[in-house]
Amino acid sequence: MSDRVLTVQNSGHIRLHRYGDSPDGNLFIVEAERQVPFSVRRVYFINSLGNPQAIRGNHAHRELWQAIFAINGSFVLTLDDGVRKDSLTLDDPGVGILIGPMLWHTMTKFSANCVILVLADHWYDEGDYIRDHEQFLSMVTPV
Ligand code: T46
Repeated sequence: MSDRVLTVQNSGHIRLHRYGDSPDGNLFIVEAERQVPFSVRRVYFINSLGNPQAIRGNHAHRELWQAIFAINGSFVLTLDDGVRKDSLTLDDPGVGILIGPMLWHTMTKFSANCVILVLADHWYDEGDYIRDHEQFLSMVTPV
């Protein structure tokens, strides 16, 4: 994954401690309020992404902070804060991306073996989602 600085607001790279125990595997460690800058209330993961046309996300959150990782395989994450956009390939289990409030995010181009892990600072709340892009734009760039 590219190390370039992200231009969108409320984002950034997260780098995990990694212990390479070759030939006995790798160990990656995430500690809340350390590598991930919030306390974790929810963990979810997404797999079975064999459909190359699959699109996930396509929404923003009003208040939620999340950290997203490709812990196996790869996918493309596109972030849009209403003014700027960034698009990057997540393909390193030791490097995740922070997705903060008011960031429209879309996940595409999943490798067949992709597994996505997400840590979130709050429980699931559908009321926190903005699923309409026009509504999102009107909220970030009010006229
Ligand atoms: C996000 C991206 C990165 C729940 O009931 N509880 C949960 O914790 C989650 C995550 C989802 N759901 C339900 C809500 C929907 O009816 O599962 C269904 C699918 O969720 P959604 O279409 O939002 O899934 P994604 O993959 O598009 O988005 C998910 C997260 O929902 C979202 O917060 O930021 O991953």
